[in-house]
Amino acid sequence: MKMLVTGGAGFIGSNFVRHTLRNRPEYELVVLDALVVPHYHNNLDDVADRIVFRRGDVCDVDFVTDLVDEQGVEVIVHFAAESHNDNAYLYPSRFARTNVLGTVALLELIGDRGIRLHHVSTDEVFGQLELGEDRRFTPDGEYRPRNYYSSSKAGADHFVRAAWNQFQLPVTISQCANNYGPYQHVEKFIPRTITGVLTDIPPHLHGSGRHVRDWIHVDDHCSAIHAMLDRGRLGETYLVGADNEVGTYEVMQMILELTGRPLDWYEHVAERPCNDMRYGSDSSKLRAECGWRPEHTDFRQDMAELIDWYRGNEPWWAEMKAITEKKYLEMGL
Ligand code: NAD
Ligand code: TDX
Repeated sequence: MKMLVTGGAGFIGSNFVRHTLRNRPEYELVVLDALVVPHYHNNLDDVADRIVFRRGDVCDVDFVTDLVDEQGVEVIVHFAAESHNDNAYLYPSRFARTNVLGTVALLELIGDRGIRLHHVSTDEVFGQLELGEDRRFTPDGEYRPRNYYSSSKAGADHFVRAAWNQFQLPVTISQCANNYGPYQHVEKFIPRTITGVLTDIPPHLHGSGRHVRDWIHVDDHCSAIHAMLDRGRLGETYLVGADNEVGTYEVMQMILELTGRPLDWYEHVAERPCNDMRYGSDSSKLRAECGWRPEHTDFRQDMAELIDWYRGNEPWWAEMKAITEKKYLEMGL
């Protein structure tokens, strides 16, 4: 079975490529990525001889159509996106273009080819939950995106849902919680905090630092996508989460403790504009219909292993770190 993975050089995409090569030998992989993050060039080096890689823009319908026809693609898993909230309010049109038009381009080409499309979205499309509120996101919840990133992902979701409603195109959508794991860009909270501690930069907590995220290991996200490809119902949306709501302050404290740093070695910085307070996902539909469950259930152990991974892979992130911290300094974050 020929599978096209868009955004396959990115954090989750490259983990998904490795996960699939390890666990699902029935798939032959074609990876499309524009490499908009220069440091992602080497993310697939270790599997380069087992995949077909093409650099290109997912919004370029002609290019992607030629690739799909040339390779005989039967299924597409769509990760390609602008993914970082702190960039979204600086470059909103880039987010609208890649995230919305990139997804629409894929819908356009799968139309008369019978290609299955799995669209990778985010729980952020449902907006925010309050701290202490006895409610979690559910797949039939109302869309309430509050920032440019989540709005662009919500726009893409609506097009995918419309493709099912209007034409019964073979699509599924997953909305996943915050991922952590190897190869994540150091602009994101957990890798930024870990690589900061490893380079003597204290953690920076946005605003009050009381924000809560529903952390999930990237390998569990990958296994969930395969469960949906195998057993998900076409036209359906599934939330992916591991029931692991932890505050940014508590995550930061865990990392300080695991690295032997004083627990008061951190700084408060400005709040990100319109930062969502809390995310939490009810993934019972995915578990019941697709028989999925997360394998990573010890978050502290995962943090210890992740710290070791970043410690052992400094050449991968050192330059990215310098550029990212310079940008954050200019932004006051
Ligand atoms: P990432 O930024 O690490 O990877 C995105 C990849 O897409 C990059 O390799 C980038 O080069 C590529 N890309 C960007 N624009 C492109 C274009 N025009 N054409 C082709 N490729 C392009 O992001 P990630 O964290 O791996 O996220 C992957 C997907 O998962 C995104 O759709 C994101 O919205 C979604 N998601 C992420 C999380 C998370 O916690 N990171 C959670 C839920 C959903
Ligand atoms: O240095 C920091 N300090 C800090 O307190 C950084 C980088 C972030 N934060 C806060 C902001 C958020 O409250 O940590 C929280 C998490 O921030 P991010 O890691 O940037 O993730 P988030 O904005 O929640 O979005 C992520 O999860 C959902 C991904 O980037 C999205 O692609 C995904 O859809």
